[in-house]
Amino acid sequence: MKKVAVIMGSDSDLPVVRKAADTLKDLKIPCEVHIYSAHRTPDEARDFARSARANGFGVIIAAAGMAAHLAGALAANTTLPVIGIPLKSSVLDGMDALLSTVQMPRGIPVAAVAVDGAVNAALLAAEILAVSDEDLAGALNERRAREAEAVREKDRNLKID
Ligand code: RP5
Repeated sequence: MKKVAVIMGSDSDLPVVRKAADTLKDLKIPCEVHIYSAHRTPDEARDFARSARANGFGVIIAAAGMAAHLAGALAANTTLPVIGIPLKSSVLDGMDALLSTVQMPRGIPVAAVAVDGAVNAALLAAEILAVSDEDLAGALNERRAREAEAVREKDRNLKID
């Protein structure tokens, strides 16, 4: 199976980014997690993206806050699908990162999930890989069925006094 790369701009992003890695692990998708910054370590970010396809990756997830150029900078250097996670920081509630991630110019796409949407980023990466992987598609269907059942159970147990 192709690997998923989970790249974050800073170790301060880890509390949110961990949820993406955990979700991939639950689905038994091999992943690598790295800290590469579009601004602080641009050479490492570029080199990683340029060699990612040859190194066995199928999707790149990129999480960053503030002026979040990481997803776009990686996408500029690969034609692998790149999923951006805009992160909420202490100011502007993540609106800065959301716009920086999602407003890509024509020709260099980034698929942006919600602010702090790490679980959905991992699920979207899994869905991309599942296009050519029936076992993974089955695992995704099972996960949805389990989550739907959990909601039904909450409905059955709901009591409002
Ligand atoms: C971004 O700046 C990082 O992705 C992080 O969300 C934010 C702040 O980074 P630190 O100053 O906490 O390292 O590039």
